[in-house]
Amino acid sequence: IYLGVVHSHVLSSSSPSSESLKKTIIDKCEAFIQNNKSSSANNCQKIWSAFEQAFVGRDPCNVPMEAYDPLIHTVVQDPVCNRMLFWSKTKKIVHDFTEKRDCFLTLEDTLVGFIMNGLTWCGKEESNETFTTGCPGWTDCVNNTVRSFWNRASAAFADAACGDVTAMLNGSIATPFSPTSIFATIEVKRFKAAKMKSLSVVLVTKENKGTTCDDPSLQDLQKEIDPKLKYNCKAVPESKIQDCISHPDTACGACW
Ligand code: N1C
Repeated sequence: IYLGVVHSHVLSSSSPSSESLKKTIIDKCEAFIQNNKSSSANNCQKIWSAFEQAFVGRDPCNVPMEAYDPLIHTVVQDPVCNRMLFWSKTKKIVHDFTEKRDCFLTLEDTLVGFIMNGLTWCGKEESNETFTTGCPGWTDCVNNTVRSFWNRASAAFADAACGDVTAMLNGSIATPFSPTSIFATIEVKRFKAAKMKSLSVVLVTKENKGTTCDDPSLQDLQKEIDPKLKYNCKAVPESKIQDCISHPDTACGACW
């Protein structure tokens, strides 16, 4: 079934510094719903309330991923079997690609991922304020407000993975399946063989150089997934993906 997903990257995003976080989030939420009819069951005010209760009044280094359970449960999101795209260390090329064509959907093409992408937020103990600056960075502490959000949202996205699933990994780095990434620590662990048919790795390489599908980290990946799942891996030169980005009329299946 066609779910009417429109890539919303083209919408202008507001400047969080000049507006409150609440307005930024509600505006992005409403813009997404306007462009994606399939998400019209969502209520942006309710989403904001569920979101803020996760971190307001809390130490920004002590927000567990479970704090976002109410947010995740508030959002209505249909899974899109066979078109889900996971990634690690390939954010730029993945989103250049999904922006141009509708064959694949990343977490940022879903309502929560779209809303939070690019934002920073946190609260403070014994305060009801929200902040968009001065928040702990990604690696400053494990349970920081933003990282726990991406952990929880990624877990939900992976829980929903169904049919043939694709993952775009970076073949220009030493460890394309990085053991500390969200992809390795959260997503792969939640893939369910009962719902999925296969996992296809697209290893993005610089002109056939760098890591290959025989890389030890990719063997680790293969060992981690349920043996009932089909696994395949293909090294694809970045230029080939770039060609597909510049010629959006190329059939999706011809990109790799
Ligand atoms: O740690 P990663 O990659 O393996 O995480 C990527 C993985 C994807 O499959 C997504 O589903 O986890 C999900 N995800 C996002 O959707 C996302 N959007 C923005 C994880 N991180 C996300 N970000 C930001 O990218 C996040 O704030 C952090 O800075 C990076 C993590 O990317 P990575 O290490 O390349």
